[in-house]
Amino acid sequence: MKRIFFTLLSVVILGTAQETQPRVVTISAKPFEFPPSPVTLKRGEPVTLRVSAEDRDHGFYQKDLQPELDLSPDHVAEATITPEKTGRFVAICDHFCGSGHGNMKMIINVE
Ligand SMILES: [Cu+2]
Repeated sequence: MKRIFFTLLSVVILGTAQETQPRVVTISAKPFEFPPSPVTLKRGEPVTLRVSAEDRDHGFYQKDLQPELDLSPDHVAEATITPEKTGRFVAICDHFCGSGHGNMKMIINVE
């Protein structure tokens, strides 16, 4: 009986832990885009943005949603955010990275 109880308890605990893991959205940074774009997030749902630079240093910044990441090819950067309002948000590269830097953007739609 005790064994059944602890088995059930661990199922509940593990199940809860899995449910609370934020969804991960994987994003690449390369000249001069952030595929995949656009992405759609849900208001109130925590999400981890996992961003890797493929070629050189970049930045990843969005003033309303607040991810602000320094990207370099030797590591993967992450920010977990919870969008509080719906709309269309434009994330930008905020580290100068070459001729197309000014147009290096990503669209994040929040529903
Ligand atoms: Cu740039």
